[in-house]
Amino acid sequence: MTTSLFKNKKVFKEAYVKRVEEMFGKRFDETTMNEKYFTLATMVREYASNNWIETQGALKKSNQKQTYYFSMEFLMGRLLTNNLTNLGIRNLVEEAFDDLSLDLNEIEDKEADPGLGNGGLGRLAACFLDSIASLGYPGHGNGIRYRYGFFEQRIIDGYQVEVPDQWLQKGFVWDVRKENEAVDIPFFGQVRMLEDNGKIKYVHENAEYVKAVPYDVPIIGYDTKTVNNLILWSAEPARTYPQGINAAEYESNIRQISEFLYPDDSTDEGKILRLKQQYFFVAAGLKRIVNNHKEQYGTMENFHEKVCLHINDTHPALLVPELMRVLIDEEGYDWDTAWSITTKTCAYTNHTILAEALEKWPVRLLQPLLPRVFMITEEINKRFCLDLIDRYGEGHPKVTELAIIGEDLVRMAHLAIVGSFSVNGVAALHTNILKEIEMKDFNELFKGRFNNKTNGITHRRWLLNSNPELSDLLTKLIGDGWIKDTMEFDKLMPYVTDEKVKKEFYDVKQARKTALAERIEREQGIKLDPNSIFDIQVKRMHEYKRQLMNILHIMYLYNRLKDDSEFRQNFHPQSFIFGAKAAGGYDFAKKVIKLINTVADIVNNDEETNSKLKLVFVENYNVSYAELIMPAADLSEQISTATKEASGTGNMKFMMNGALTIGTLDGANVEISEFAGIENEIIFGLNADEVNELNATGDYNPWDIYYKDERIRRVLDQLINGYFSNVQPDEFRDIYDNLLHNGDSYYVLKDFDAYINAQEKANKMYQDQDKWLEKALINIAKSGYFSTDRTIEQYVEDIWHLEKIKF
Ligand code: 26V
Repeated sequence: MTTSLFKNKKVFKEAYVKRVEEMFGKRFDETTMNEKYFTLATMVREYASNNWIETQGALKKSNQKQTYYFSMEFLMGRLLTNNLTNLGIRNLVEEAFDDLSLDLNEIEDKEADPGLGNGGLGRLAACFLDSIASLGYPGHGNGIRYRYGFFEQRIIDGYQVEVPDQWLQKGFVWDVRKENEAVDIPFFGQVRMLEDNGKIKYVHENAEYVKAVPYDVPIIGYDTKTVNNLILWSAEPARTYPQGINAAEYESNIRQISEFLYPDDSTDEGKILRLKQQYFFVAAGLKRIVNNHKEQYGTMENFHEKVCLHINDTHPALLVPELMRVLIDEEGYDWDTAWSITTKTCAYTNHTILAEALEKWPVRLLQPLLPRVFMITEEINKRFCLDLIDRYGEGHPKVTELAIIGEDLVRMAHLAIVGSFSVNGVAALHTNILKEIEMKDFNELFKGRFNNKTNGITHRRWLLNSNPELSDLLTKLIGDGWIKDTMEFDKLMPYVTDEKVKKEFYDVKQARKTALAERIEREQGIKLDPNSIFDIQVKRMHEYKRQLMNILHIMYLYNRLKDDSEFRQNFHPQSFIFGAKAAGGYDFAKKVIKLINTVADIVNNDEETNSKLKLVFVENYNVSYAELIMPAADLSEQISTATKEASGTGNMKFMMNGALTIGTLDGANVEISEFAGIENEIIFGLNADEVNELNATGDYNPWDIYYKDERIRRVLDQLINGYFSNVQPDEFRDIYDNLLHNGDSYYVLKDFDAYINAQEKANKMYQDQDKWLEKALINIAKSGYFSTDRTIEQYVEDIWHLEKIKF
């Protein structure tokens, strides 16, 4: 019996040693760390399988509603630690390993980090799955099992170099291939209209089929029997090859569908492939859900009462026409009934307002690839436009503006909004911008449909597992109730002025800073002083996130430290740490990485200043690196141009680990500063209204600032005047041009002075350790709201309407 494997230390130890030897046919002490990892993970998965089976059984019996979260990305990170903790066997394994002279951390390190996501959107999906299971709700993920996850980043000569992420090479322990649940998905071909007993029928002919094979990953909740599913679909050739084609080519074309995760912010390249990916996992996921539903209930009549399909950004928006297709073509419903079921089943989350990120598919690509789905999309559009004409009158500009298809493009956001009963934004400010500006007309059209669900993070991964020292301190002070209810963090408030507690927290922070510094020194040879302020900006590299403003400020700071000895004396040493991947085709973002590394070379090697100022760009920032970085920050850089960052979630991870935010009032920073108190963060720069106003009036000329502010002029000139002796003179010309000649669209220069002041304030503030530690503790105490447990409860209450699984 697998359950007894972890009964106690002795039983586990014996079983483990035996298992390792059996699996690899070697004496225990001859097996590698990899083999030891593989065996432990396999045993953990087996251990969880009882609950997995029980969860499925309970769901069959209870006939309760379930949510399926459709997402192109699940940035899961490593699973072993998380699963050990959630199953309550981490301590036992650790103790057994002590006896065996093994280091659990070292073994955990052998696990590949499944990076099936680009950034915030994918990581949020992973945090959601953890919270849904931990709260005991029935909610499952549907995604793609990419053979290559998000690329591995190397820094060579200061430049980013992308290396394929071969995460599956060592074998992935956590998933189970379900060959017998594979389904065939049709592409291309033609639609033929038939008459059948006076009824019109549509048949999809001459299609090319792709076999979709599900791999199920158990999502193990914390201290609960609930084990949900993450279903990852893999593309394989269907059972028969089409006649008269080259088999090898055919096969490789098919496999391409689940080969690569696309960098969301990439160029046009591979549009058809991305569209294929979208339909592939939508159609496959839905088919399995529908099959199960019909088996259980024998009808699709009650589909919306038992199923919620969540559309994570527009990528899975084809769920809307696909569900219509299933209901009409396969189940024989009339249009109105099918539409009523569909729009009561689908819910959509918007994650960005950046125009360039809103998906629009050319009709000329979509129509031939998915002929029937396109027909249905056209019909949805036609009927929606008729409603619009009814409301606004024929020829009104709003009819063309709001249409789902316009200018030969299918606007996926419009499709998702029209086809869903709920549309939510991911932070209060973001939702307001959606409701009042970007999607104003839709909001007026569909009253009550738009709502806010501020993002969160799972505190189990981002505090309990990644910061054991802080977890222990919290538990010592306020008990361990916070693990189940993060609002209990608030019980820390009486301690925030307690000198002893402050000292203890300081020690925790120093320990985490030292651990990060050790890795950086080991891997990159740069030595950071744990007594310096750790000032960290880690997130995808993008202009709107303004890593550029950060590095330009560092150039300014370096100039000042060199020039002004009094300033140098009063300046507390500060270590700036960046981590970021730039999309492969995003040249500007890559230039900023090069600039950071070029500046780092200079400042780190300047004996006059390098006891005061250090700068590191960490290589290959990913989830496991983040687990080391978040607890080690004093200052959390959240400096996006207001209105641009929908929410941010790194900001929450830093806050929960006791960093102060230096940031703009953008995304969830607004709520962070409300909860913690604005005096406990360092807030600066243009706010959303001011940015909108400037955008509207165009009343901004970066040259004015260039001429007026000597500090800025000097830094900008240094980009192009040969100041950096180890690069081509024109290396950073694009950055200079972007800021001055191309209008500085993200207001880097406009906010620069405010940022300098904010930085100065932060440096001074840190020197009053007493005050600083109090503020840091307040940030922790007030971070409870930002757990995804809270977010999920709100989704459940307002959108999904689920009940906890009854065992
Ligand atoms: C997509 C693209 C695509 C093309 C060009 C530029 C660009 C820039 C950004 C994106 C983001 C796509 C959606 C996304 O990842 N949004 C993020 O979602 C997080 C979770 O809700 C949220 O915290 C981040 O603020 C938001 O950027």
